[in-house]
Amino acid sequence: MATAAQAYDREDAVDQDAYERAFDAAVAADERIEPRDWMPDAYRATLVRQIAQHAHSEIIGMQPEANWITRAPSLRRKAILMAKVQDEAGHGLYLYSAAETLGTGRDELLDKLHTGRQKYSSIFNYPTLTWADVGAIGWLVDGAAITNQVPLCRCSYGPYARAMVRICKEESFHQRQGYELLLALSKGTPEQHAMAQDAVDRWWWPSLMMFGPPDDESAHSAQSMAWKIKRHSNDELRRRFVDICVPQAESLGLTLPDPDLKWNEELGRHEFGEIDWTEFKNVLKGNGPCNEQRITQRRQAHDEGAWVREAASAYAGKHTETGAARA
Ligand code: BYC
Repeated sequence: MATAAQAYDREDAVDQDAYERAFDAAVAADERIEPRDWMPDAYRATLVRQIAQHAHSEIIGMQPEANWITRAPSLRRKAILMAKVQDEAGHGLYLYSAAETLGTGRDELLDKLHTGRQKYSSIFNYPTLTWADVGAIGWLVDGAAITNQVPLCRCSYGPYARAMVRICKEESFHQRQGYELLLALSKGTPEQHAMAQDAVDRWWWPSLMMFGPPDDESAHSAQSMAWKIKRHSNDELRRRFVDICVPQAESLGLTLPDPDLKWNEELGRHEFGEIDWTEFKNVLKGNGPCNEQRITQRRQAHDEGAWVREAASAYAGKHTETGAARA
């Protein structure tokens, strides 16, 4: 039986209104929109914007942690960190592929990243100063990512939703490795404990900013939620994340750097202090501690990888010619 979104294929649904009605019905019925289904231009543009920003975050996110691969304190830690950084490249790949199903090529998206026309997550503009930062990124940054991304597994656009299933499974492993690393430091020497606490102090607030601006300043949330791209608002997910982190911080023996953090019995959740939105806006404008470094390094990696792309497309061309000759 045809899904509502495919109804436009039917003879009685040839006009624009019918396409739109079929799309709306599919979204309302929680059906998946697939690449060949009709979709409003603005839905397509929003998805490309969000998926591209997400993909860029994954590959830029490799940099702060890769910085510590050569200095990991043991072979075990090095192997784990290498696997994690490699996973992030894979996430970028799934997401660029999902964007391609919407008709936007990877070259175009990478060009927009390299020329500052598309964003990546604010979080990756902060430096990784000590080994404990690798733990704080895993626990807090990947933890925030999971909180934000698990609902994206139910996103209305099929290829994005399916990419998110695998990404979330890998993010769970990343989060646990960060937690385990911080636990080892926290229960270690007083110096190690202090290093873990310092990392949490520096990463806590930027992690809360990952969820985006407050709801009343979120330009895209209302429409994205109506289209079921986003399932929850920025503030809702941020609050959920705080509630998850508080007991975990206690188990770790670490303190979250917010004197206003307290349980509100009436609301059934934690209240927390004011986020520095001026800092967030500054980072988005390109003025964070590492914005310039991240983009310079990205452009350099892209340029240095030109020969790999050329070799891969020459190989693919040869393969196609051979196949054509055989046929
Ligand atoms: N950083 O209307 P809003 C990861 C922008 S990867 C930078 O609320 P929306 C990981 C926003 O794009 C983490 N920009 O937007 C990787 C918009 O600007 P434009 C990335 C931000 O889209 C490796 C404007 O502010 N995760 O976790 O409804 C290792 C207004 O915002 C940020 C994803 O991308 C930010 N933090 O909601 C470890 C998940 N926040 O586009 C971990 C998918 C907002 O109009 N994305 N902006 O110029 C989403 O869920 C949503 O896009 C957001 C923002 C919640 C991020």
